Amino acid sequence: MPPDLAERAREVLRANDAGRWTKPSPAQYPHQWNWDSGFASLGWATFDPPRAAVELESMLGARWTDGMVPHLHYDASHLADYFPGPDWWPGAGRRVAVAGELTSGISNPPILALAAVEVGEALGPGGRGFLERVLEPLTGWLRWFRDSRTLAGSPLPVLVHPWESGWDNSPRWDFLAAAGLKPRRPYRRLDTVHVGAAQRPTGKDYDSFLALAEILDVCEYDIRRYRERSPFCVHDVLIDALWYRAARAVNLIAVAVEAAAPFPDPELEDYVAAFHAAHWNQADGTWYDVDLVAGRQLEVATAAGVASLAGGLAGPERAARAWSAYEKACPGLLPVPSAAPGPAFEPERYWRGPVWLIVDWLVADGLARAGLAQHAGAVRHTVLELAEKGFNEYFQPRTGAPLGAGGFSFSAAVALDLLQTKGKPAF
Ligand code: 2M8
Repeated sequence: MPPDLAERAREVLRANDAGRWTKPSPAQYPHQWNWDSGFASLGWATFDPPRAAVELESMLGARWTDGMVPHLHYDASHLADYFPGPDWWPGAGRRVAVAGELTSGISNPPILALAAVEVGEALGPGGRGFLERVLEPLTGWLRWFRDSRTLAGSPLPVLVHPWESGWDNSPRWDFLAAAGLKPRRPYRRLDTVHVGAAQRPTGKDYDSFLALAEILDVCEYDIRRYRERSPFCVHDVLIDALWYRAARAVNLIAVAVEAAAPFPDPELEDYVAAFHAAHWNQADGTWYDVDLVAGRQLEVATAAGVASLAGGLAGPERAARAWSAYEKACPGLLPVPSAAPGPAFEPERYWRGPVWLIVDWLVADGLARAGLAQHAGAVRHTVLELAEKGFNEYFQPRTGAPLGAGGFSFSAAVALDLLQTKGKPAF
């Protein structure tokens, strides 16, 4: 008999285990990615909680002195296997809290904080030491978003790079390509060696990604200086929602170790009000990103609005409206396509249409949290059905065909989590 789904998923994590972190996939992504490690730890927590704890602590160990936890923590022994390398983030070396760590200069959605609560629980009574160790770096990171990544007038953090969102070439960020940025330095991509170019971001996308990295460096990662010279300053609906959930997670961790909650209720209430004021679109019945340069919402139908339900800021009425609007926008497609059919939709190109199991995990969690249990169940069912075809990076939303890199850690990890928790939101 072939091993069952859970055992195959555990095998993916073991195969990608680099010791203190899990590579996203064997060849395509040889380093440690921030939100990937958050998801991976949820998978490890189901069968090896101490290993899950190491995953989170290794990522937090790559933080900067100002509290930022970078989106990418390089493995010095694999620098030739991935582009761009640490030389595209020249200021990082002066800023890391632990000398010698190699990192990018941007952050990622704070999944690590939610995962820390789960991992703490999985560790049981012996988990207190772990929670005590992660409390300060997680608090520092969320405070960094709040203090070093906000502009006057709003408590919502500012996204400075599509890689920071994790949704690299989503139609959400198409306005950036229109700015026609070009990096000064020449470069050669490596991401199309293992995956076909038709499934990857375009050359224009990469030009913008690298040019933004150069702007960040010139501005010394200062949000005000960056705002003056970059066309890309966004309130990302998903990061904003997950910041709130992460802040609640960190408060829970503080309570568990008998420390004061770092994010008081009035602060969180103001944050929720600002979130809805900025992101909710009453006409379309969903939450959109906000382009701070143009001063308008980015009315692009993608899964980000419904994924933001995982933040736990939405009431049942708005949640139901947003879900039904997105379902209507995606007729005949498997739940949940990363982008809805329309001029920008490309069912096989990365974040422009394929189903991603991590997005489904977020959506299912958010639907369940908002009381939409039946819809949550259908999305969870899709995750497990697609995972049966392979733990790929993403899937064709019409046919369910596995796409992108195979043996993908976060796909295996969320399947393991769902098999164990049956999708019950943790807090
Ligand atoms: C993808 O992003 C990296 C850049 O950070 C890349 O394309 O090289 C995205 O899917 C991102 O969400 C993910 O964290 C990363 C590693 O899986 O790959």
